[in-house]
Amino acid sequence: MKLTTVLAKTLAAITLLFTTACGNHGDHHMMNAGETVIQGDLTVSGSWVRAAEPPAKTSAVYLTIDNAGTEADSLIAVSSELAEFTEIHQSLKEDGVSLMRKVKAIEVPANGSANLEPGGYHVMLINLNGEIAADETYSLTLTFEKAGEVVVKPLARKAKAGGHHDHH
Ligand SMILES: [Cu+2]
Repeated sequence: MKLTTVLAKTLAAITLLFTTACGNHGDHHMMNAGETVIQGDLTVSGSWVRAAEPPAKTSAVYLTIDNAGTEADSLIAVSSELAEFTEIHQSLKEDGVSLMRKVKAIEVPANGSANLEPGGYHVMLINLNGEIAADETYSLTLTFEKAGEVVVKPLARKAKAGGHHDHH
């Protein structure tokens, strides 16, 4: 990719961050997330991790991946110091029962995006190494088939009251 394109994308991301920061006063804290990360054709934004404290042993990370390229890419692995195991999961409903399954990868289509959000795809953190404190940022390494490793810093938020069903 040309340097000018990278610069333009970076500037766009910075502008977006400022806009987000300025639009976040008051009760809109649910929109807070880790900073946007751009690598190659991929932009990872809106990353957040569900706050958790002992005895909770699991949590999940959510984020959005945009692919500006002309070829699809795939999220194939995730690692983190937050937990002993880090898996890619998909939440589903079968016969009215919420459940989730491990998936091998999440495809990010060319000129498209993939959303990891409550009720859908998520990064599952299993056997947490400690507390995940609200308003703190943590580190997570995403591995893409083509773009390679992308480090994101999800912000911890409390899950929205009433809207969440824990799978465990
Ligand atoms: Cu899960």
